[in-house]
Amino acid sequence: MSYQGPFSLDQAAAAFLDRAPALYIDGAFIGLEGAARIQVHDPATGAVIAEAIDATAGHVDEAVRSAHAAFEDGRWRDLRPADRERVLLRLADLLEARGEAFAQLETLEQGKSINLSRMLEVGASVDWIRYAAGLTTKIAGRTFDLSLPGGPAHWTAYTRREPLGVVGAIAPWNFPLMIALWKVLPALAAGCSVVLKPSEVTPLTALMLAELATEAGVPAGVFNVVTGAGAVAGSALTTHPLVAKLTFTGSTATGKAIGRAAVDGLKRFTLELGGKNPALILRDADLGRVVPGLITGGFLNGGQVCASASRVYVETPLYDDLVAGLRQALGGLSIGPGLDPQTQVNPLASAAQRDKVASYLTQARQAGAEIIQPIATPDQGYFVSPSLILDPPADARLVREEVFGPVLNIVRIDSAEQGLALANDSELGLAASLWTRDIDQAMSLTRRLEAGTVWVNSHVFIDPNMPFGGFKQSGLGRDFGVDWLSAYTEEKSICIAH
Ligand code: TXE
Repeated sequence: MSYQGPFSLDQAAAAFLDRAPALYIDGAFIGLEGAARIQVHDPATGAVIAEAIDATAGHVDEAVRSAHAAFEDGRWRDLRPADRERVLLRLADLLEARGEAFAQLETLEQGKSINLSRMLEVGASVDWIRYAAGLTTKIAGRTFDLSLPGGPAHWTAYTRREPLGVVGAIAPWNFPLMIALWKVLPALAAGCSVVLKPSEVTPLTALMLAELATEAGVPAGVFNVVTGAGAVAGSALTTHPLVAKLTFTGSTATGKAIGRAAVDGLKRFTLELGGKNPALILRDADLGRVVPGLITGGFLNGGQVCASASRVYVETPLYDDLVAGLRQALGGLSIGPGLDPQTQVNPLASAAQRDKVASYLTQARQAGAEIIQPIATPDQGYFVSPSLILDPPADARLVREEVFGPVLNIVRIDSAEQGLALANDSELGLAASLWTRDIDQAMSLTRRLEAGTVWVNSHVFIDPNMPFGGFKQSGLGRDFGVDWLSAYTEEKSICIAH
């Protein structure tokens, strides 16, 4: 397989596409003659550009056993923390140096703009790797004075944080490289081994990342990649008895199934699930900031961002100007393949996601919503025109469900209190934003918005040092921040009589 389109590719990216499908187990690519395959499509055209192995439960078992053996013999977890740090820093350097191949592959399999692939999938990922590398040398326990009766004269107790074991990481297709790293990094920094299953839609960069990790010095078996369907390979990973922890980003429905499997095996788990994120715009907000802020917050990566804005509640005095501003800003964007750096509107990741978004729009139209779509879409590829939905009826599905596409509902409100009530009226609670210049409103409403992250006068910006995760049905646990590794370690108390 290879890319036949009009853009010239980086040599390493082209060579990777030409490679025979393989899994990455025990530090090497394992080609499996005769194994079932999944096809990888270029979302800009729908053309097949590569194939990947559709792993069976047996293949997953092989990967988990490799990870388990690597964990048990201590080849990674028993390294000095400073040596694990050095390996991860080398990985960051290598990714930075080979970034263009990763960025192009990411755009080719996922559809996003090459500018976003360079800036986020590669650029931000490098920052995240360096942040996680720094955490390897910060793992620490606590000491305690005890009040035990009798016995010897003194007691000393302390805790150690020990790596959990094999981590099963299941990643989605919206930011395939960056989100895969958000799972692999804390595991590696803590001394765990990993089996990563990328989405079947976007399996390529995870495989290339694992090879790079080996080159950086991650020992064989510590970082494995199995590609394949969620129902088979994913499910085999979530139920494998040698997997100690599951970390997942994806839909709330699949997250609940993974949570159930985790509880069944008493595996530890972290879930980062969907969002239906509100943006609350008060009458004193600066529209000069709100319009570009919502173009980014609502339409970055075609709205395929768990934290993206999807429900805008705007006080009546600003409603008309906001709609006009957004319409004009969207109308000025150019649409086309992600490999063309001049385009800002790019295809969605898959035909299935395009069709899902289209069905929400059809249903909203039938329910009587007014839909503004300022840009015409090309004839081929998985494109959806960026859409503004004006005052959608409360029973439209896109009011309550995560659409995960370039679709922004805009609802008129009469007061901040009404907007707050509507913003919080959701089963989900991943993120929210508030747009105001009033410090009292900002301090009050940021406390009352039910979301894991609340931005004021911006939306969708995240940072390795800022914890991220969901309230309500948007997930369980937090990623990032100085406590990131705690969910990848077990706290052991050691009690010494002396
Ligand atoms: O997600 P799934 P899908 C949302 C978004 C999107 C919807 C459906 O609304 O439209 O989910 O996308 C693996 N056991 N998000 O179907 O099923 C699967 O192979 C183990 C939000 O792609 O959640 C893939 O690797 N694993 C989101 C991963 O789970 C299973 C990002 C995600 O797939 C499995 C993506 C199973 N039974 C979609 N079933 C976010 N929060 O950022 C599937 N998988």
